[in-house]
Amino acid sequence: MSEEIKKNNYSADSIQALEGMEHVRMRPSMYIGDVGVRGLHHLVYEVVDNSIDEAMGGHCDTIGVTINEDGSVTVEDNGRGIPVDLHKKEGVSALEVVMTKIGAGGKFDKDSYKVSGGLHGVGVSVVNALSVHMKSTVFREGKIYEQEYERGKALYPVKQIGETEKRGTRQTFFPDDTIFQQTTEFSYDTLSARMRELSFLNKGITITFTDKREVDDKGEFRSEVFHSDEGLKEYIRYLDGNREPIVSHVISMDNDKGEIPVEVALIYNTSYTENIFSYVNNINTHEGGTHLQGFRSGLTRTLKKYADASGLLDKLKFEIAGDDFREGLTAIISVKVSEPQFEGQTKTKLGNREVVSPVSQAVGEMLENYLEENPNDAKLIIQKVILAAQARHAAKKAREMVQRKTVMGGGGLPGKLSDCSEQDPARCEVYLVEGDSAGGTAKQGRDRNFQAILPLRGKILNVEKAMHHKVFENEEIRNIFTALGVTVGTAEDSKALNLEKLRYHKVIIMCDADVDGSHISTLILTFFFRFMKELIEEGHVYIAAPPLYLVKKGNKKEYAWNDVQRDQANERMGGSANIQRYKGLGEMNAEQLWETTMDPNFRTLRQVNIESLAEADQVFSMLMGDEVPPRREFIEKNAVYANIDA
Ligand code: 0RA
Repeated sequence: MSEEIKKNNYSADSIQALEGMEHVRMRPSMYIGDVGVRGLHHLVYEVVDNSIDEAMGGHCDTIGVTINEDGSVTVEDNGRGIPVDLHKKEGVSALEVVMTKIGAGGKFDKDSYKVSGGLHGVGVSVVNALSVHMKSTVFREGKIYEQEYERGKALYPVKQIGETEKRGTRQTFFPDDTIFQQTTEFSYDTLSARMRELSFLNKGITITFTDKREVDDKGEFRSEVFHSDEGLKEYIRYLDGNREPIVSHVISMDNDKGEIPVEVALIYNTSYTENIFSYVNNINTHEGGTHLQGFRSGLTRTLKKYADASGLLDKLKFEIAGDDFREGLTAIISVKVSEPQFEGQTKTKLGNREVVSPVSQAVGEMLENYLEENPNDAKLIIQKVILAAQARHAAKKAREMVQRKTVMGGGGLPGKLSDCSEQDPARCEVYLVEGDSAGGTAKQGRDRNFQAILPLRGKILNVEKAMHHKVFENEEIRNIFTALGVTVGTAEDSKALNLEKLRYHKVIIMCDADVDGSHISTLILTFFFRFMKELIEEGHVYIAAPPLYLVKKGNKKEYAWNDVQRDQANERMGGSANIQRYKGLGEMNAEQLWETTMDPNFRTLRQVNIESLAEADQVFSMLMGDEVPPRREFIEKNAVYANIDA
């Protein structure tokens, strides 16, 4: 090829590349889901995924993730380094192709173990396009190479900047605030939870996570090292650390040599909740799919076969349902699929049919072996299943009671509910208020056009420790169901939630700003998390933030939500203001409660969202479970809800 033609090709291709990158900047949500907090953090996951792929291929074992002083993020691995030699077709270095061409990531290395997909796996060039500045540094074959970019455009060809003994790739990027207009600030908790999850899902890798934005009392950066030798087995122990197991070991298998690599770990505990987390290529499949289907069928088939043969079911008067085999079960399924098809509303449901049978088979084999080798555990599991079936019958009756009341229409609403006059649910909100007296104040203070009040008496039931029928028999909980117009259970799925008749699109938890109050909001949140997860996932649940102080002098008054605001308000008033600390909602009159906590123009509501289901489950089981020390430690260390991202 003559020099002339090559040059033309180069510019033609680079124009194409540019168009791809422009498209990413024009339609970022198509590539990373959204441009809010979630999308911002996906940038980090995308870059880390590339290093994880390098590790899964057996080429590296250490990954460093750092939030830098200036708010940028650096991801570094000790892999082979992205190649920098000339990419024949593109006429530029392979690194530049990877960094500036949409959909180029890793494709030139067919042997590499690359299974990324879904929201991730869009390629590091997408991160580059959405960053004001990015820098790649490659340590390879004794040399250090570097290239920088602005909004996805290379500033110069790859250059050699020195020599080294090191191997690996370092990527530093600064998200573009014209794209991420809401925020470009990374959350320590969100990134840390994801790095922990990744270390469990990819055993053997060490991930060091450091936040250089702040130093602690000792002048050190906040930092954590994640490493798991046992993978999912260890993940189960982490998730279930606050629950009491009924079997002696975590039951697990790892078939990474199969056509479809499958890893599974499970345990049974004394609780009544089913907790299954499923992953495809390290992505949490919230909506489940074919791998989950395979898991369930393998579990049910094997346990049923064992139970039938054992004779333990002989005296039972009714059929055992699939659900019964999963009460008190905590399980994790992780599969690697080379061409995953993601379906569902949030594209987190695996659609590949070919996955069902290998997973079902692997799970069946694993369980069969365990039950044979541990007959005592086997008996305990079957007894638990029988109990679950009995409780399910009782719960069905209790639920039908709730349902009957709900369907009766207006007359069926709980007597304690002060409803609003607006009929359009999208404009209605309901306050769940701690205590009858604060409920009374809220009722006086509210705008009755669109705000309803449901007072809850004292501590609501801890659903983490209660059997299902107890939950549905509980009056406060029944009131919540009926007031919200939410029903549970269909012919096909006894636990399916029906939100179609939801009467309020904002459900606001309002409790005292003290330890008891936060305990009560945690109880209510736990209830929502276990019984109305979709309500949280669809963004309907909020926490109201009543002020902590009233700062007053003469006819001036200001409210303060923390000590800093209190002191600033005091200073503004010349330093000798009268400071009242609100011990509870009850100390505010109706007008004050409206002004500070209920008026949509002034209040701050915190929307509850679940970044990581597994992390939230761990936090709730810890906060609401039997073990006191970890709970105390958590509460002392965190502002309440820190990790559930409220
Ligand atoms: C393809 C080929 C080679 C390395 C990589 C990909 C690679 C990509 C990334 C992304 C982050 N870290 C990475 N490390 C390596 C090199 C193949 C060879 O040297 O033979």
